[in-house]
Amino acid sequence: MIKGMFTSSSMAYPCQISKELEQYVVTNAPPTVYYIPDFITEVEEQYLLQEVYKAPKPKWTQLSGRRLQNWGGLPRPKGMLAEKLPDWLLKYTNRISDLGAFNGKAANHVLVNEYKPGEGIMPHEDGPLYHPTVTTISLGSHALLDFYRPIGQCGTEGPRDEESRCLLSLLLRPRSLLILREEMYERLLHGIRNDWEDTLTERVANLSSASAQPGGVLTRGTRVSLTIRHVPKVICANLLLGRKKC
Ligand SMILES: O=C(O)CCC(=O)C(=O)O
Repeated sequence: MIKGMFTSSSMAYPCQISKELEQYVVTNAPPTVYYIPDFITEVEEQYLLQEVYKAPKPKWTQLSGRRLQNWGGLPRPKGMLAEKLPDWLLKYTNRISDLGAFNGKAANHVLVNEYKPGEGIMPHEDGPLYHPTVTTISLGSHALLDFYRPIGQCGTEGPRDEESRCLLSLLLRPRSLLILREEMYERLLHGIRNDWEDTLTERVANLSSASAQPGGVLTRGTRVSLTIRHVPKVICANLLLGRKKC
């Protein structure tokens, strides 16, 4: 990690993604993937895990195959009734906003996902409720994130089965930051298979920056991810209550 690069926090956020991030672009993937190993330290990782597991039980939503915490409000087509992010998350969301990841806006939404070995997430798009950039900090264990062409993109004759639609994968090591934008966000679906281990192949586009080799097999532990985004359409609670200040 470059010292001092990811530490400042300011009121106004850069409108352009930081030039210093160029060295982290994954060049053999469609535009644009930034993979930043060791974005946080081991001490910060432990701190974030402690805070995640401090949350009261009702903060967790159990889904089939993973559980999650939602912070910042529930994004809806009419707007998100915004809730202030807790300080332990704000420190990191501000660091990412400071990189210009959200075109001058501040991240205001965090989804915490917990995956036990054998769990994953179905291929999906993040959709139009978010600014089209997703940033993810991985904690505790790695993930292999797979990217798929959507069905129908190559015409009705295009491949429909998941395996042949899979274009590439990214290895997300604990403590790394992933930033996806443009085609990687807007055109492709992403998902994590329900497996206990991951075999690395040449299809993993960031093998070298993730210090990995083809043929390597990684056994999964429990992984917690922080998916940090900006929801542009926000409803101000104070305005709803008839107060002047938002
Ligand atoms: O855990 C991850 O890295 C992916 C999470 C994700 O795709 C989502 O929350 O929509």
